[in-house]
Amino acid sequence: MYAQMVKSTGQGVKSRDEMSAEERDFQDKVDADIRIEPRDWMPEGYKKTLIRQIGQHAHSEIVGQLPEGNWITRAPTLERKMILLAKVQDEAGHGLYLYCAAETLGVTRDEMTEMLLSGKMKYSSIFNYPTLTWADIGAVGWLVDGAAIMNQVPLQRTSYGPYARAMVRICKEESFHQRQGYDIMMRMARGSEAQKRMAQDALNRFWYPSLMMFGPSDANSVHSEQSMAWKIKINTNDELRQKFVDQTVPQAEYLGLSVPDENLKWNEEKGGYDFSEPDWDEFFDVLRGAGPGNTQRLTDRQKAWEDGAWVREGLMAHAEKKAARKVAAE
Ligand code: BYC
Repeated sequence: MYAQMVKSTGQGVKSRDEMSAEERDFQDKVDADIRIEPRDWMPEGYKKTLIRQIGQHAHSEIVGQLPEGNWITRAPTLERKMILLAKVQDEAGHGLYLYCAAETLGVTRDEMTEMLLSGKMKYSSIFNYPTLTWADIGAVGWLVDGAAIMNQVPLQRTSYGPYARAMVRICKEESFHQRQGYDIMMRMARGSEAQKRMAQDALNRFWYPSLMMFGPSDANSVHSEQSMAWKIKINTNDELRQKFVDQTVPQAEYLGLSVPDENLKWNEEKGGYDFSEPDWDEFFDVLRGAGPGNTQRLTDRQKAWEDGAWVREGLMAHAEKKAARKVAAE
């Protein structure tokens, strides 16, 4: 049932005249910034869009542990190892808050996991790129968590209560993640020539995939118009991408690294940088499952799901026994 629910809803935004009385009341609440809670009436499309977005977001947090988890055993010092371990554990926590938020809409975590593993639900394109060197861990924290914060801070004001509340804690933790990534980059960029080269190489490889995290350009975004009318999204994809570039370029300059874009130029008139678009063909290839790491990531998640079966079965057996004891005692 939910496999159908996550299919695109992009069929244009209804005018007030086209709305039913319930839909009008709902839209009035959203327009007045009154939070929508799980027991409130909501249009089916609103629910579908939330399940798609929150589910995709939760999967991203879980799959997103893989490229960094891969480096825990190889972190250069005990301190770096402890920090990275804590960060990766935080990402697991984010996934759990988000699965719980999605569950308030009537879909189970198992259903969402099955849709991820069968390819019916997505996760962020960025996690299909490999982390080849220690500097990549710095670039992921700085750029990937930096892009995530840019997108997630406005989501603290999203219209659906459980999603907005999950975002508050997630954003606090993401700020620490971004800072630890920048700290790694700073050490590398101010280290030996070889370390500086590694830092530049990581920036070169992660720059455009990070820009892609914000989704397709506004002209090609299927869901933005309706999602913004429902305040599921607060900004368009291009608005957030621009803010990210404007914030990140001075940070790269401070590191003494160059952003790999010949067209990057401050535009006084718009008060922001002009920059090159990412290769959108590459983005859509990654979405179709043909990115450099798609197969590996899904194989790893499939294995984790199968390896965890005994834990789920044990918990269920315990819960059933407890319930049976309670019935017997009554
Ligand atoms: N990757 O109509 P559009 C993290 C899809 S994790 C894959 O603009 P929408 C972290 C989109 O789903 C951070 N797919 O979509 C964790 C749609 O396809 P469907 C993750 C993408 O939803 C561990 C189609 O393209 N953050 O921080 O209005 C370690 C058309 O797009 C992507 C979130 O998930 C993409 N990048 O806007 C470190 C934030 N972009 O579903 C860090 C919450 C687009 O119709 N999500 N697509 O088949 C959002 O804000 C929105 O969903 C997006 C896309 C801005 C991403």
